[in-house]
Amino acid sequence: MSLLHQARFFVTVNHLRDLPATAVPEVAFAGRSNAGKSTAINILCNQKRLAFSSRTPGRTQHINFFGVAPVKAPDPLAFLVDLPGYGYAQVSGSAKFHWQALLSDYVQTRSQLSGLVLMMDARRPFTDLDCQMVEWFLPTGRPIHVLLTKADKLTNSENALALRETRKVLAGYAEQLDTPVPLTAQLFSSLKRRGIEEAQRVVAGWLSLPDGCITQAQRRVSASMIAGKIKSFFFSQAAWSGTRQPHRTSRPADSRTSFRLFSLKPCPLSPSTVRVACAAMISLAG
Ligand SMILES: Nc1nc2c(ncn2[C@@H]2O[C@H](COP(=O)(O)OP(=O)(O)OP(=O)(O)O)[C@@H](O)[C@H]2O)c(=O)[nH]1
Ligand SMILES: [Mg+2]
Repeated sequence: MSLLHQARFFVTVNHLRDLPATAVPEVAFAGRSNAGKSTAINILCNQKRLAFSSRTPGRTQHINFFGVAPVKAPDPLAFLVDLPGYGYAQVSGSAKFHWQALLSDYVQTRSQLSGLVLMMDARRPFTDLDCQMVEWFLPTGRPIHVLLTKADKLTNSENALALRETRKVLAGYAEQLDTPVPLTAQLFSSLKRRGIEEAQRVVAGWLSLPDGCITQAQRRVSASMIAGKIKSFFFSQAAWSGTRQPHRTSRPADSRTSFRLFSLKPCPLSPSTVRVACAAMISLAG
C-alpha cells in the first residue's frame, strides 16, 4: 500500500508568511479551477473527503497542506499541496489578484517544492493561464508532470491526440532550458480510475517515499492470507481415499467413529519455491 493512502489534513494557508516552516518535500497540484485537482488528491490518497472537491468552480480558495506519514508518526515525511484553481471568472478583482500573487509566489519561491503536478482538462490543455503557471515554475529547475484530467470525456483517439500534443508542447519548453528537467504527461480520470498508479509513482518518487509501505496490521493480514492459501493448496492436493472403521469397534461406521482417510499427493512445488514462499511468510509476519 502506498504511504499516500495515509495522508491527512495538516494546515490551510492564505498568506505566504503562514506556510509551514518544515523542511520536508512537497508536491503541489496546480491547474484551472474545476480541473479536478482536489478530486485527484482524494483518489491518489484513496480517500473520499481528504480534499474538498465540488461541481462549483472556485471550491478550493486557500492552499491546503496534507501531511504524508505512517500511522502514529508524529511528523509528516512529506506534503501534498492542493492549490486554489486559477481562471475562475466569478472571483472579484482584489481576490483574484490575491490568489494570483499567492500562487505565483508559492510556486516560484517555495524551496521545499520538489515538483508540480499540473492538471489540465484533456479537452482544453495549455490555456494561457496554464502556460503562465509553467513559465513561473520552469526557472526553479524542478520537474512538471501533467495530468490530462477527465479523460473519460474523450474517445481513445481524442485522448491519444491530446497526449501527443501535450508532449509536443512540453518538449518545446524543454528545448528552452539550459539544464534538462523532466517534463512529462499522462492521461488521467478520477471517475474511471485511470492513470492512478502512474501518477502515484511520480508523486511518491518526487517525495522520496518508498513505493509501498506495509503496516503491522497489514503484515498480519497478509501473513494469515498466505498461510490460508498454502493450507488450502495442500488440502486441494489431498485425495479422498475412503472411510475406515477404527479397530475393535462394533458400531456401524458414522461420522463420529470412523476415520476419514486422505492421502496427500506429492507436492508439485520445487523445494526452492517452497523455501521462497516460507521466507515471504516469515518476513511478512515479522
Ligand atoms: N468526468 C469527470 N469529472 C471529474 C473528474 N475529476 C473531477 N471531476 C469533477 O469535476 C468537478 C471539479 O472537481 P474538483 O476536484 O473540485 O476541481 P478543482 O480543480 O479542485 O477545482 P477548484 O477547487 O475550484 O480549483 C467535480 O464536479 C468533480 O466531480 C474526472 O476524472 N472525470
Ligand atoms: Mg479544489
